[in-house]
Amino acid sequence: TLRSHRPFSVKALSAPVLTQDDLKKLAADKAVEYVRSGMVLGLGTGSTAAFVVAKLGELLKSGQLTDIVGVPTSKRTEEQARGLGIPLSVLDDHPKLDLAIDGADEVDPNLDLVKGRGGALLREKMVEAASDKFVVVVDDTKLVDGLGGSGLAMPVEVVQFCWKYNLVRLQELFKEEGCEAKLRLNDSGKPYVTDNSNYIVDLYFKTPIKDGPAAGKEISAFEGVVEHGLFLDMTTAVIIAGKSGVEVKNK
Ligand code: ABF
Repeated sequence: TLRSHRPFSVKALSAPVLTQDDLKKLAADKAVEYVRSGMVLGLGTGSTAAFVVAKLGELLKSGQLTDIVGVPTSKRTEEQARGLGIPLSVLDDHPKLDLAIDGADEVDPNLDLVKGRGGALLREKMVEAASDKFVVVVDDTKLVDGLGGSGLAMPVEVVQFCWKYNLVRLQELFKEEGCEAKLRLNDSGKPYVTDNSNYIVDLYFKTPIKDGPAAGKEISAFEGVVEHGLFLDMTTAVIIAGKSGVEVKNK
């Protein structure tokens, strides 16, 4: 090709620059090494988890994996997996899973997580809590010192009925953390509706959440709150892809 006739240059010899997607794919490929034929698998949601699902599809097609069953955590993932010919099931029929693999929005040093910016937190939490092992795939931009510390949203799924009442209560609950609560909107400016027909209130913190377990309990105690994005003490391992390689942190 033309390219191969180019004279050497420092640029041509330097390492290729990895994009964010390259990093996500690296983490996904590593996580798939945990998968064995015959497993019941929780299939995560989001752009990193989508690389996992794609890889599972490839391995099934080539015959390197057989007899797996996927339990999707969102309608989006269900569609992707169905398109790839991955056999699917639901928690009603497979209440115990061997392994779930999913992305995350924040990972703290204790491997606790914020999840749900993709809007799928309820199904993710149900499926991942039912799984024997839960492996998280992220690029290193997701690492934080304390949950809520990225300045981005920590989602809470609430029923549509009197959502504003719960928005105000949630904001009030985290007054000390300088919390601002906002109803999530879709691209057309209408309230975002989850796969379970609920709304999402996004919490933005000025300082990280002080006590994750206490916060989780207090949020869940509000009537009309369906689920929150704090995934505490659920992780088996986190696979982190960064410019200098892939690191596995085990709980
Ligand atoms: C899911 O997808 C969610 O819990 C999280 O909100 C999101 C992460 O997406 P991405 O991998 O695209 O950053 O894992």
